[in-house]
Amino acid sequence: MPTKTRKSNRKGLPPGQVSTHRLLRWGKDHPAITSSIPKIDLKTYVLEADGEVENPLRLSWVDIIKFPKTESVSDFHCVEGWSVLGCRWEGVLFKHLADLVKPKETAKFVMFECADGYTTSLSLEELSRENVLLAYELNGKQLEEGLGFPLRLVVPDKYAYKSAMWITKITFMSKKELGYWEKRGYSDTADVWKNDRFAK
Ligand SMILES: Nc1nc2c(c(=O)[nH]1)N[C@H]1C(S)=C(S)[C@@H](COP(=O)(O)O)O[C@H]1N2
Ligand SMILES: [Mo]
Repeated sequence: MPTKTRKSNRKGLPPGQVSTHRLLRWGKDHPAITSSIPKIDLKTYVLEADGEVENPLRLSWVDIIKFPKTESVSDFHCVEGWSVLGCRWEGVLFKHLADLVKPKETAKFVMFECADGYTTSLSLEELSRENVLLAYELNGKQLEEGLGFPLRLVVPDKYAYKSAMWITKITFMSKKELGYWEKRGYSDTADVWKNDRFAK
């Protein structure tokens, strides 16, 4: 199946960010994560999608890679001030998964749960934009373990704490619930173009 390409709206560096290279800022460990890197086996990996939906799903790795593949080139901005420009992500459009699970009228927000215990949430409307991916490749290679293997979210216009790595569960909700960093003082709206870093 041919890959569809969606170019993210790249408008240069947002306010307060400097450009870096992923590997340079990694150093020996990984300063962007809250715990250690989880080990995930593709043979037993399951992605659950449920909550306020007509058609809850439990997807295996084989199910996921059969979905239409989309490429999205976007810039990646951590709230601590570094950005990685021109990341070429490939994976499944979040919108594609949402269409499969059929959110009920009441579904307005979505919570992501990850294998390291991390959580983050976004509105269903923000997730339905055409540059939001459930990504499994970066720059032509399968995601490395430290970058979210096997499946991570990529939300280009939000600070990177919204781009959950190692996703295991996606819950559609009628009411907003805050994620890990959003409960600890970071902005829930997290708009990189508005320098919207901290909860008000
Ligand atoms: N599961 C999980 N996802 C996460 C995090 C985390 O600690 N756990 N950290 C976030 C933060 S703060 C950043 S900057 C990015 C780091 O992504 P990268 O490894 O691609 O640079 O992942 C985000 N997603
Ligand atoms: Mo971050």
